[in-house]
Amino acid sequence: MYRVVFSNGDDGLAGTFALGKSYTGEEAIELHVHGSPRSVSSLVDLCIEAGARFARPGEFSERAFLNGKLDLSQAEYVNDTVRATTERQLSLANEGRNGALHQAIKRIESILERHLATIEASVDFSEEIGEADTEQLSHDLVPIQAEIDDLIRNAERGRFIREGMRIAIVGKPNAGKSSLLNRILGVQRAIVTEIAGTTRDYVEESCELAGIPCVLIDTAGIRESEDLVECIGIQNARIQAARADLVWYLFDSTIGITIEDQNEMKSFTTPLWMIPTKSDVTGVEDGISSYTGEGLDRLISRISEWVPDISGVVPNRRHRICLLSTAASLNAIQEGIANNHPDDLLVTHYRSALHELGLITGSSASDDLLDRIFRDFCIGK
Ligand SMILES: Nc1nc2c(ncn2[C@@H]2O[C@H](COP(=O)(O)OP(=O)(O)OP(=O)(O)O)[C@@H](O)[C@H]2O)c(=O)[nH]1
Ligand SMILES: [Mg+2]
Repeated sequence: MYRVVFSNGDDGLAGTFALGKSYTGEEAIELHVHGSPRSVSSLVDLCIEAGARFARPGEFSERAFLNGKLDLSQAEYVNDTVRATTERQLSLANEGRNGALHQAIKRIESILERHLATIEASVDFSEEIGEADTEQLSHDLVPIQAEIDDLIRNAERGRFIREGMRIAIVGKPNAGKSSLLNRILGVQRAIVTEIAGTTRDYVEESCELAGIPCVLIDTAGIRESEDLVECIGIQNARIQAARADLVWYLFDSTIGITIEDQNEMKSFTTPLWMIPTKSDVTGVEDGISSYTGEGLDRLISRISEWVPDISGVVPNRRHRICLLSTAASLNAIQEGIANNHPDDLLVTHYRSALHELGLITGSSASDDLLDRIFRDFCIGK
């Protein structure tokens, strides 16, 4: 770091990075200035006059990728690190950025490449070296398939931690839905009255529950109604329930579960928890009270039991799709070996498996795919 005086009169620090030592791998210089908008903008103007330009979104990470400082998955986890809002998101992003997925994929690739070389040699030089021992290859593929299945499972289990979870609060009018939303948020977000049918439009708010980024959706109480506005609200409640990852179906414990509740619940395909409310009045077991706060800790800890705490390699949605295709190719290889298919067919399946894995690390990614991924980054990353 050097202390420098800029020609706009401000002073600051300049850090220099030798070739290969900076984030992008290029020779670089970083200027640290006083943060006033005026000082920054005049310095930026000076840099632009001298031939600099603004970076595109993700350009630094893209250059780091192209220069081999990061693989594509690590670059994606850089983006996750920047965007992390919860502790658990940050720790998954850190694992990925440090190369957990990259290393797993590289290990699998090197084994598949070895298999491919064996089969290709036997295709080209069958007279000299004889047939490939496909039984051995099939045997060696089994642990690889298990590893890929584990990665796919982790991607699915990690989805709520990575992407958050939508919870729809549903039930009959006056069940206490809006009161629960307000109690969890700690603010009077939705109107609460003793009039049945108070909530019409659904109310959506983000919060963190059990370390999971959640969106809570308070909806209109469901009942038969002649009122057009209320009917639309009820229809929206059902749509929100269908779109959610979890439904909290609230019922008033002073009334109990009614036939209407039972019929309504049957129509939901989203995972559903029945939650008795107003336990301050009835003392019902496993109930909640938005008045006293009773049962809310239990409700929230139920979320952490429901969303498994995972660590280690957690692939994202994109990686998962590539892993599913890889798994399909590996299955095709096993089937081909079991049915004595010609070796060049096996070669094709090995190649497509390697291609899919290369989409994760970026080695077989097209410019188009790279563009799509890096465009989603923040400017300056
Ligand atoms: N004793 C008690 N009363 C509650 C509790 N929660 C809500 N209430 C009361 O129940 C009534 C209805 O509460 P809301 O939260 O508006 O119920 P809702 O399910 O949103 O009702 P709609 O919007 O009409 O569908 C209000 O008078 C609340 O004060 C609770 O935990 N204990
Ligand atoms: Mg309400």
